[in-house]
Amino acid sequence: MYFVDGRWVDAAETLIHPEDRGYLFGDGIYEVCRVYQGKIYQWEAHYQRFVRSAAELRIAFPWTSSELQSTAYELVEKNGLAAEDAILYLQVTRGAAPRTHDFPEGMKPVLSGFARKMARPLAQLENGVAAALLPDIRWLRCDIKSLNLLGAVMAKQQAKERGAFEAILHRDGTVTEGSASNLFVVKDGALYTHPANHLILRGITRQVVLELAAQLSLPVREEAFDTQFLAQADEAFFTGTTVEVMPVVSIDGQPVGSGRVGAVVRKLQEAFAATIGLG
Ligand code: PSZ
Repeated sequence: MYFVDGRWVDAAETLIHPEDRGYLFGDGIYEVCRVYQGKIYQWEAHYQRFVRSAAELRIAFPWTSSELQSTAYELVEKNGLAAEDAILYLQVTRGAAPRTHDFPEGMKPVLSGFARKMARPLAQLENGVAAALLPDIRWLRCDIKSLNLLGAVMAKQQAKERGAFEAILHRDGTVTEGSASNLFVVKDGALYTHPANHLILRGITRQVVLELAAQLSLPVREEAFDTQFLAQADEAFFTGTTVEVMPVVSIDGQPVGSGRVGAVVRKLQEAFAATIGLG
């Protein structure tokens, strides 16, 4: 079952307005939440980021946290996921109106969503993944979780064509994040990650990892670093709702550190598993 603008429908019955601005301009925002054994992980953090994305784009957002959470749980339950590991997708577009770039006042936002089963990527979490370094061609408001994802889509596809799991993006040599994940590196026992400014998404998993690092007394530097520093890292890992704490063991075919999953990443994975009630 899908949720579209107040209605529960099957895919074949969905009716997206041909002039919905999400469809025409990517004029909308979204969130992807993890569901572990039927429970939505980090709901409040996702809700707060949704509200912020809406405010930055001046999209009306009339839903309270508990209203939206109820719809989210209905999506989980109506799709038979009440005890499953799953993902939940929610999006809000500015709404539908005769096509002009500027937006009419008083538009009615359109909420839609779906949920489907998704297993944790256990083999990749265990063995690590390959990454490909690619230029970051995205716009300059990567802090907004908008529907405009072509920069990310093209990077992910190129990474895949190079046999990599995910792209590591850089702007003129400064490493930003993955195409759909944040990136950390470990050097001499300290964690490094790009500061949460307009060039990256402030990932919820990133935030969880920063808190876990503090609990584990791991030094953290939220500082930009370049591709040379990346090449000399002892360990590297992506963070994200579906990738969790994902070790990167090679970049463009070159091993990261020893080329095997490192001790700091393992420690963070264990701590992360504990936050989802596993571990
Ligand atoms: O299912 C998927 O492939 C998902 S679920 C979430 C994402 C991908 N991406 C989130 C994301 C992102 O798109 C960018 C550009 N940077 C960082 C992240 C990680 O954010 P959180 O941790 O909030 O998922």
